[in-house]
Amino acid sequence: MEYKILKVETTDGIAVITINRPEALNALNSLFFDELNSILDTGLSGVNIIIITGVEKAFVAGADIAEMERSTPEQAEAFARRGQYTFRRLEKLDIPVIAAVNGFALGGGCELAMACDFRIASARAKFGQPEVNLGIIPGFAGTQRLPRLTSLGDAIFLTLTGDAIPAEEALRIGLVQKVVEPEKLMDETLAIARKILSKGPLSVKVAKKVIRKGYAMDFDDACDMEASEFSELFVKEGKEGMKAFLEKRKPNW
Ligand code: CO8
Repeated sequence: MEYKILKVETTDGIAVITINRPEALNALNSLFFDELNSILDTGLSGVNIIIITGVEKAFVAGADIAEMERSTPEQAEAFARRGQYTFRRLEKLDIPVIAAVNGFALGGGCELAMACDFRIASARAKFGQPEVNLGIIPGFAGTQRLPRLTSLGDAIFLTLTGDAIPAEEALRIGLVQKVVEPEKLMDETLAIARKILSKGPLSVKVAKKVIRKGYAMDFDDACDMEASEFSELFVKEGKEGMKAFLEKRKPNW
């Protein structure tokens, strides 16, 4: 299917979703959410991992300020809820989603990156929640994901100052997992995706689910869930993985 803002290219089970609205530094408008939801509804057959990135100098420079400025409070709330819902869908997908952050990841862009399972950043990327400069606050769950991914102090500091921090600083506070040379961003991200795809496909899905679900649960209940999911894998691909190790061969997933 053809989209106006998003480009989807799938090769060997890896779907690269590129946000292509350079004239507004890839700012997120209503059409972006329509298109991303449509991809999540229908466009993922045969896809085992997703990479999200942006064209040119921005990953995403935020929600579309021109569209927001025209909104009533009711429309603004609906937009925030739609963004929250869409980003939550990424977290709930049973396949991994990687953000390849090529440039500015500000406001809604930082929030999108945070909704991915992890973030690989170009050394040129910049991260921040500059909403207070506009008299608003993050509205796509950034107030909730940022302290969970970094620390309470880092989240409040970044959100109240509106500072855009470089990739290395984002790495230091745990907001990104790896910083790479700009020209190597896609190659390195694809290599990580391929590495994950070489692992037990079911165990990758179960690991994402157990970590994400367990993070929001009571610790003891989460450990129960882990033990039962762990044991289920024994009658599934765990059998082949362990047998292959003992037979000194590659597993046949
Ligand atoms: N929305 C709309 N247009 C944008 C945005 C944006 N977020 N960011 C940049 N653009 C546009 C500019 O207006 C400009 O357009 P034009 O060429 O027509 O004037 C074009 O993109 C290029 O931008 P600049 O000329 O500003 O490029 P610079 O390289 O000089 O600056 C910056 C780059 C520093 C990234 C700068 O563009 C900037 O500060 N952008 C805004 C960043 C920002 O404040 N982001 C947060 C937005 S608020 C938000 O994300 C809230 C999320 C929750 C919403 C909840 C629902 C209500």
